[in-house]
Amino acid sequence: MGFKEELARQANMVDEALNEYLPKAGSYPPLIHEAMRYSVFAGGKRLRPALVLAGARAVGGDEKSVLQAACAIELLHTYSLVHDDLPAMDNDDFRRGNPTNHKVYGEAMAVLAGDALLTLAFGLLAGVSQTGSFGADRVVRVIAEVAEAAGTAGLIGGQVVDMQSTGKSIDKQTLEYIHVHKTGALYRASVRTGAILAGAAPEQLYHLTVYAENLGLAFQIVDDILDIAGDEQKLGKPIGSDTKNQKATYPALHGLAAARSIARQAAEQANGALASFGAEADFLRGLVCFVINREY
Ligand code: GRG
Repeated sequence: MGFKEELARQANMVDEALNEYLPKAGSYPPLIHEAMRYSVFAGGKRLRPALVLAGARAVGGDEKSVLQAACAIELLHTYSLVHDDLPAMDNDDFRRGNPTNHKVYGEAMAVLAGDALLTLAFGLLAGVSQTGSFGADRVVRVIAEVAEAAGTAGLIGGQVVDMQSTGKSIDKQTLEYIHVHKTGALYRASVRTGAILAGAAPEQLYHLTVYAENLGLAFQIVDDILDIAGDEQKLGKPIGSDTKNQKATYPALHGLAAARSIARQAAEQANGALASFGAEADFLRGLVCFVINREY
């Protein structure tokens, strides 16, 4: 099976499980459950759950046993997108080509849907020991990892610095802080969650962490390049030519060619971190290729 087919297989498996874990459509009170389901099933790439499954497989674990944890991380990711789109934050009307949650359900319901997704995520993590034969020690460790990645040392910290930087010129360190926390933290926690639950040795965990950090960086730089390319194509300008309207991004701060080169270097570092793994880490290698070459 090729990488894309494998990613699609995993995404289907994750979708089926998410459908089971989410409150049933129509169950009381129906609107919040509809709002939660709307954003969860709005076409995400499911990269973070794929990283959880792959983290487990890389250390000899079984993907099914970590599926619940993988779903928990996707729910947490979805919450962050729903809240990020709110008028008080990025004020976006569309995500993944569809109207954002608050555009469909209103602001208050979108806040609550995000809160409910986050809460359900931690509930699912706490219940992970029932689906795999994990000891409570591993489950508690994973809950702490994910809480750190979601909090002010992770997503929320990145979001705050991003908000405070809006409209200001920022330096490379600040941009790196934003990316490491908004994107990298959850990538890192995803791989580590799968690997910790599956009983990774400290050295394996170290290498997988270096892998995820570099993958997250490559992903974010490519995201920045795609954003700029999208905006400039809309304006009919050559990619990299619009220096006035650019947000703080890798291409804006480093230049397009240097940004591409930093992304490639990060990809090489990610692959290098897998040197001591065999074929069991092939999906993780494929993911690097996917992230670097993606067009959406
Ligand atoms: C806690 C409100 C709050 C925000 C945290 C994660 C985050 C900060 C904001 C989300 C918006 C954003 C641009 C984050 C950077 C990470 C990123 C590029 C997310 C999109 O990830 P994909 O492309 O999403 O994997 P899909 O649509 O595939 O699920």
